[in-house]
Amino acid sequence: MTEPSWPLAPNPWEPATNRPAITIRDVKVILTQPEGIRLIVVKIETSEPDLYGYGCATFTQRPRAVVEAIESYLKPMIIGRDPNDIEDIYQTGYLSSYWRTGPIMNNALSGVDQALWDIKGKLANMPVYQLLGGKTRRAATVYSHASGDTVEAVEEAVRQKMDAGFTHVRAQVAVPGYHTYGTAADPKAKIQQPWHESAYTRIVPKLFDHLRSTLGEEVELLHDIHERIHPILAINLAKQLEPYRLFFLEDPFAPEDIGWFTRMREATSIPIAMGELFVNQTEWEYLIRERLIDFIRVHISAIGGLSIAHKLAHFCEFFNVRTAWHGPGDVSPVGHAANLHLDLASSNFGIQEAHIFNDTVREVFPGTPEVHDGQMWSNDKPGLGVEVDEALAAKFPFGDYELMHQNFPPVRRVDGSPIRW
Ligand code: KDG
Ligand code: MG
Repeated sequence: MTEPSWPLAPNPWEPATNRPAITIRDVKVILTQPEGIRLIVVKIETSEPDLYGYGCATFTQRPRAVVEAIESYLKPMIIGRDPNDIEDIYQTGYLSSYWRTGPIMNNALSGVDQALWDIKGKLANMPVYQLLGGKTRRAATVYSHASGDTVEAVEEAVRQKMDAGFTHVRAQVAVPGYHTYGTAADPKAKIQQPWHESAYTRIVPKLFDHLRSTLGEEVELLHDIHERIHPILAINLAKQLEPYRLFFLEDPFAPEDIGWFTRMREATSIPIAMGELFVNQTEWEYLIRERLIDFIRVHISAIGGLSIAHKLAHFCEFFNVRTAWHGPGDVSPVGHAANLHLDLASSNFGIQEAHIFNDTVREVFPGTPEVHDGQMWSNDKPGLGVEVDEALAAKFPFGDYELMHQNFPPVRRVDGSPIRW
């Protein structure tokens, strides 16, 4: 444990007699993969023996870099500070590297930021959604994933989700003989297959034609392109999908191609969700202000945490852009809880992506938000409401294999060249 290094006032000209009643005593990083997905959680301990908070810093492809950013740079800055000063710690942490943003620094910052919100909630004896403005809905409507090797198999998978109470389902279909996103139970098993964008863009309209004609109009259907086709083909695909009334079409373009959104809007009124790869405001500000997207879909830890996501949600509200925070398996249950608290307090909430954690994850993270009746529910506990059984978490360390295979494996075209994910 690191000793508090007081005097360390937020502003150096403040007298040391302004020492806060509670100080940050230690910052720890917890690495665990109870479901085989690498998760990173920050724990901030305070001078009060039982007062601590957890925050999600999960960047599953670069965990070691995030740990280094926290331990070598953010931790020494905040030891001894008042954990109440979330905004000041966020701003000074953000600016402290001079060159800022990026998923490594943002995830590190998010771990700290969310842990401070957790602490503030515990201090106030309130769930974090109360601190964000209070509940404006009972629970957050979620979407779940359905996929299959054929359109009939996807139909069956969607039916199973509907029977389980989901009203919104993301549908992805395999492309026979080729690689595609979001269909294989084990993506590594299919990674050797080449990617063929024409085959993909031919099969997706057939999928939604089949789903609408067999499932009817009620169920809300979503699809993730995962930014892997050329922009003009994404526009063409969006036009073809328009009759099937998607709830949203996700990530039609890579962040490098955001200049294409104007063309998309001119061509079709399909609702667009965008942003899981965004890391800073220059990427989203124009799209929102010009009303070129319908759902903002950032990964909250990748943009720096709850403080900035709260501001982003409010910014979107002025333009009637709804939220759809990224919620895959590589967001820890602490991060899912952060998504949920914001969902509950945002009037412009749109939808929440749900990951159904297995029992082992739920044991490691007691308080993981429950998903039932197609909704995610808060446990209404103070703070973010999620604990970490640290002894159990330590039983699922990142092994050598996982650390060696932490990259997203490249997907290649038939001619061998790599595509963007
Ligand atoms: O690590 C990358 C995943 O989080 C991403 O592929 C998941 O696209 C995704 C989604 O929409 O959940
Ligand atoms: Mg996605």
